[in-house]
Amino acid sequence: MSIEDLPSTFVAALIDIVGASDVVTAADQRASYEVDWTGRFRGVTPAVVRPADTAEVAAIVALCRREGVAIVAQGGNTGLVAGGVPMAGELIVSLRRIDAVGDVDLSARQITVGAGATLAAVRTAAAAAGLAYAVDLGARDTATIGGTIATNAGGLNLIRYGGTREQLVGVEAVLGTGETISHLGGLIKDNTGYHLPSLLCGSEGTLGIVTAARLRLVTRHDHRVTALLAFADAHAAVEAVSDLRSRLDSLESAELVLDAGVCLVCEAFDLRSPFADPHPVYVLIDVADSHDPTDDVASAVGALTTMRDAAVATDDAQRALLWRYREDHTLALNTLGKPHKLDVTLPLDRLAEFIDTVPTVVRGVAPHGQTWLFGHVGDGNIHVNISGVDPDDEAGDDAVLGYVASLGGSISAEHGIGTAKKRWLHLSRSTEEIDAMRAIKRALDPDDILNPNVLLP
Ligand code: FAD
Ligand code: 2HG
Ligand code: ZN
Repeated sequence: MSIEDLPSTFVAALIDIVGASDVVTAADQRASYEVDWTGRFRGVTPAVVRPADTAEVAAIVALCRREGVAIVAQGGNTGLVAGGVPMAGELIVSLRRIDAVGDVDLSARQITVGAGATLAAVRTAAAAAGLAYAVDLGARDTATIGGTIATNAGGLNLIRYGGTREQLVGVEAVLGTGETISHLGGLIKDNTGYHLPSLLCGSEGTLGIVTAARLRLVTRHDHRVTALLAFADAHAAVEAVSDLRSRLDSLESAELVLDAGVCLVCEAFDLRSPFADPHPVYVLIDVADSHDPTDDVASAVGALTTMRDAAVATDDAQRALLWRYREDHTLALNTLGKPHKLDVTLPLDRLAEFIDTVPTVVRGVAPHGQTWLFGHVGDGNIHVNISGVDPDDEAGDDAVLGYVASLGGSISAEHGIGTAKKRWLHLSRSTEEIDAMRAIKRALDPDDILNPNVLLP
């Protein structure tokens, strides 16, 4: 849909709600909202509307419902499954202006924030009050709280604290009906019916537009040790992580990278290799405690009989360097073109077999495709990236997701389904489950105006 397809009264009504400067229609100003972070998914929107508060969001949704105009909600636009870009000409509602970060409630250990607040802003506010927000991920400076709720983002600390859903005490949201629900009181024991925050979390903007959230905060641990551990193969690495989890209560992250990915990062960003001699598989661990955990790490790591080498860092600069070998994978892969990203979970006892076999599965259907593997190994979550294939060629995606399902895994660990994966949803969800999801969608968004092209096939 283009701006010309919208009745002029509709545009005037949008301007009445948010003001002329926050209805963006010029092509050059819309451009960054219309394409995803990888450049693979690009749509066209008639306009980007930027409400300043919940009442304005409610007025926009009510207007769109009356006029039958479909909406895509957008936060930081760092999503990786084409869920937040207008793939079918939807109007974009950007939540970025609703970014207030409230005071930390120290006695409840909670904070109330606007949906457009970035993850980094919330983490900074929590840290300034001596606490921490448990969810963290590489796109922290841009990803918004609303986006992380909509996708139930996992991230780097899930093994210790759970994902976004586990941090969510309450939400405020505008449903597809145009009605606003708000439950931000912060009671942690509150068994009064359906837990709507949990339902909205992971619903990918299909049921409601989140405008604010009440979040749980956790203890801030100031003593940290990061270590990069080297292994001969994926089996040894996966076993080592399970061993470390049982020995180290303070284990916060366990991330897997392969030698090829580390070389790519080193090449892309001019970094030195972490070890004089390369090793096939690495596990990056981060351990955080209220006392110096160096001895605990030394003893747990020392007990790993299959480990070949280790680089241990305790000061912030060295720790940050070790983290770059892991976090810079996504940026480095973008230098190879527009990768196909498949974010999957495997049962832990099939994970190593998957890592060993999936490159062959890809080569079987996409001989020029190169497979890159890394991810949150402690959660069984591997990010499969395929480079060197056409953005529209989904043969590799199809083969990998089918293989994941055959091993009892999930086709989306943490990025969601978006528009990119909806044709494979049946691999992870039964017909009855999809029907139940559709029934919920009909109840909360009867005219199908919120992200109508996302999640449900
Ligand atoms: P967007 O991209 O704007 O939107 C994502 C989805 O949420 C869309 O469907 C959109 O319609 C919907 N949405 C956005 N805001 C709202 C709202 N207020 N109400 C309702 N629906 C809304 N993800 C992880 O889980 N773990 C990681 O470790 C991780 N690391 C990343 C690292 C990099 C470098 C990048 C680029 C991405 C990474 N991601 C990761 C993916 C991404 O950051 C997350 O999915 C994040 O939650 C998206 O937030 P966003 O504000 O950018 O949302
Ligand atoms: C990460 O863990 C993100 O770094 C992005 O989830 C994964 O780039 C990817 O495939
Ligand atoms: Zn991830």
